[in-house]
Amino acid sequence: MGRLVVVSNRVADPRKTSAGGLAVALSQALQKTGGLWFGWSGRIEEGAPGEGELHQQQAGPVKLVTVDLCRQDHDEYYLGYSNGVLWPVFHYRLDLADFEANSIGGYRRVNQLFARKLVPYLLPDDVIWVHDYHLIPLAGELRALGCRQHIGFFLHIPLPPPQILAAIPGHDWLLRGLFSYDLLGFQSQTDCDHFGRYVEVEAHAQQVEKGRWRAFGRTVQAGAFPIGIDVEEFESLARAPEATDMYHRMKNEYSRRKLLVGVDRLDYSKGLPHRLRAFRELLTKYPETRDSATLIQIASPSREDVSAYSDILHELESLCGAINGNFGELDWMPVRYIHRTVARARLPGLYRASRVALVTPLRDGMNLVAKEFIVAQDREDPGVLVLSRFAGAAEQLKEALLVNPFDMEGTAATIQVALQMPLEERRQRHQELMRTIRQYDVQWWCDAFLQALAKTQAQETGTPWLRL
Ligand code: GDG
Repeated sequence: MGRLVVVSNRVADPRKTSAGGLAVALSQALQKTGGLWFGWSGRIEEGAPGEGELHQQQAGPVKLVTVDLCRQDHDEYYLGYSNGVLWPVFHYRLDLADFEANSIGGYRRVNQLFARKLVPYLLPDDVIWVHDYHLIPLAGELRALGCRQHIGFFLHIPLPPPQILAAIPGHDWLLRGLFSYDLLGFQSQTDCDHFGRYVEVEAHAQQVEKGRWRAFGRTVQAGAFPIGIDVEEFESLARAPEATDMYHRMKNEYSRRKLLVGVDRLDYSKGLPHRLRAFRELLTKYPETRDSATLIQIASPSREDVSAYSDILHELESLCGAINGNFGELDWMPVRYIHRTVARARLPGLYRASRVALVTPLRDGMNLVAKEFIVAQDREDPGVLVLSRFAGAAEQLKEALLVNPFDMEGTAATIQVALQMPLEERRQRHQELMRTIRQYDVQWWCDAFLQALAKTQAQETGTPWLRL
């Protein structure tokens, strides 16, 4: 394989442990090939739209190159189009999309800026791996500048059915852009099937063989590559003092009670108000859970400058207040809601002390918390995962208790089953889940994608690039 070039909105320094599993997995592949990681610096500086200063840093054998954005570019590309249009629509929330802001120009401009700044760094046999919805048109912009390298794209969030995608003004331009890639990776087979139907209907694409689609004079391979976690890294985090200390503290404090845990970015896709209503239903319908079950919900702050996020913040605060007010006792609060980021090193201890995890997004590309919870468990006395059927993870984690998060009563009944589940069944389910999570870890994901991209390389040499 040639040198790996990763492009994503944000760049993480792979030497820092806080960078997380994705950065670690990518960094292994980057280190092997002496690669380059390119993205936004995270800085908003004075300057003209479509321009930005470059920064370069060496992290061992890996070069990190980042570019600043000016305020207008940041607002249109990041807040406006990526998080105000694509994020809600791709999570099936047309009602939350801000189509009026006219931010598509800024989105395109920043993708052009990325392409222009990246090209001078590229070598002819580089393999380029672009990540996520911020950068869908990047391959098209690179092709327009003459790049012939093989380029793959991985979408971390869901791809909705064609009728929803087609509601985005300018979706046909996005669609064309996808055909500038050689490989498209999705989190689940469901998403991949949506892609197939979408390109058939909207681009009259032909399926030349399984998963290979031809349109606009180019052929693109599409497949499901469910992302995993770094199991060994998370296991060792779980054994480290910060996590074990957290575990003992929680166990002591809740020795009489069963803990339920939720850990999410505060995002409307994660279904937090629905989850709290299901928990309220649990307390109402199953009185034995009162005074015996406590939900710890961590909602780490996220994208607070996008307006839909402040609405959900207020909704959550008032729901938690109402549940605690109506059900709480002097010595028992049903919900502990924490609107802060908890140190990563403590999370495994919290997961391990919990009998049940509530991972109930309304839509999610994958959901890594579900996998982290399972890995952190004591295999002799493991907790139970209650998982939304609408998370990508549900395709893989079949031994979880699957729920429809829109169905409050059904979710409450399943939480009650989870709380009552006998030890033997918990062990069996946990063992199967661990097997899957270990087999399809983040290294598998990285290798499987890059191998599939390398294969398309052989089939696609000499294909003319597409000018958008
Ligand atoms: C996108 C897709 C897809 C959460 N709160 C805290 C914290 N976290 C960590 C978790 C986990 C990560 O953040 C969240 O990952 P998810 O997968 O749940 O969700 P997104 O952030 O929405 O990620 C998603 C993912 O990309 C990967 O492809 O699975 O579907 O939406 O690792 O542990 N970490 C710390 N404190 C917190 O309070 N330290």
